[in-house]
Amino acid sequence: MLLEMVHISRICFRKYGNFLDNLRLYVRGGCGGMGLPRLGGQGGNGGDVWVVAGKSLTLKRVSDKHPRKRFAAGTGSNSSVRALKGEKGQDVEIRAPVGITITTDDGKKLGDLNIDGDRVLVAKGGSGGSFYSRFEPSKGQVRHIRLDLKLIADVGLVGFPNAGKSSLLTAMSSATPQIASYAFTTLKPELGKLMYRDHKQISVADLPGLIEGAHLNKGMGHKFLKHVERTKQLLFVVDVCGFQLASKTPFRSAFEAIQLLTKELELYKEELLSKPALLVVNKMDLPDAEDKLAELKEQLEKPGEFSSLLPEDMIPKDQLTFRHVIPVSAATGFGIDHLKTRIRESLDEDAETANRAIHAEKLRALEHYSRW
Ligand SMILES: Nc1nc2c(ncn2[C@@H]2O[C@H](COP(=O)(O)OP(=O)(O)OP(=O)(O)O)[C@@H](O)[C@H]2O)c(=O)[nH]1
Ligand SMILES: [Mg+2]
Repeated sequence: MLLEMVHISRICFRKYGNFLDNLRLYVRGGCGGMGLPRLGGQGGNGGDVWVVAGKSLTLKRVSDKHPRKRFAAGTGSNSSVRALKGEKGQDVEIRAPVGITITTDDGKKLGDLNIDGDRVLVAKGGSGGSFYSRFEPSKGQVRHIRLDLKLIADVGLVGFPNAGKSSLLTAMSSATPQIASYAFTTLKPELGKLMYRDHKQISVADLPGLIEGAHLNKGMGHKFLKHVERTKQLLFVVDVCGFQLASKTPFRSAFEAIQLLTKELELYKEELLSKPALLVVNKMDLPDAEDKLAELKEQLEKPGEFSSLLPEDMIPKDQLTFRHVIPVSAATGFGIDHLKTRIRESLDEDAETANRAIHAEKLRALEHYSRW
């Protein structure tokens, strides 16, 4: 218990819950233009609303850029003597991240954004008035849509190579990822399921190890970092005795590893750091592990004082707050049950917060309609 919850309130920390994995938007296609009965002219069609995949975007950035979350395309031009066929209304393009699914509020799938440049039509403009509609235009589609990030798992393991991520997954679940004493054993995400007595299941993704410079695409960095986005919460895993990639690269203590991993995530996409995170300190069976853990705890309490050991460009702007710091040994099984409990508590806590927010939104909508 002594090692539970590193309270580090004196330092500036990022707020949890800033990371968005879904976003609800209001979209409206443009109204068609009027036809011209006298000359049989046709009004222009209303503009359409599209969602288009763009690089380096997150749902949070979309939300910040469009706080009202409303998108309406332009009205088609009326038919006139000079232009019998009115011009089409202006289309609207909502730039959104790759890796999302778009659905309507009632669950109908509209499409996926899988690669940069993919486009999905989310609200079609109305037709312009013509002979067939007695020259009356029609309205555009109006609806709420949801953009959902495609998650690969509830929890993602984040750490340097060799920290014991795959060993940890093996200790917690029945998954059998490859384990070896060299770096980059895991090259693609492996999934494991944590099973609980009440049949609850939590999925955990064993992700490939990150290295310094991952944000610059070192060691397949981007490919690996992209998986980190696709999990609800992060489980940082460090070797209590530290890590050295090769004899020519510097040795990094567990504390430095945390700082560097935080920096890599920050440089890749800052919002990743607002995901809830737990810290697992692995290999507690090694000699001197208790002393090293005590040292790490002290460093985490005053990161400002200790990160000065690192070059300035490797120090993260803000520190990550870990909900829990859990010492374990994937090799002996020490701390594993406790870790499973903490993971569950952390996810339940967020699910509860999300439920409360949905409930509050429903109540607000109810109050709004009951006024009419
Ligand atoms: N002593 C000890 N060794 C461990 C423990 N957990 C893992 N190891 C060893 O550490 C080495 C790396 O373990 P992996 O589970 O492959 O590490 P990883 O983090 O998945 O590594 P990458 O896939 O390369 O990123 C292996 O030799 C493991 O046997 C532990 O709790 N104690
Ligand atoms: Mg591995």
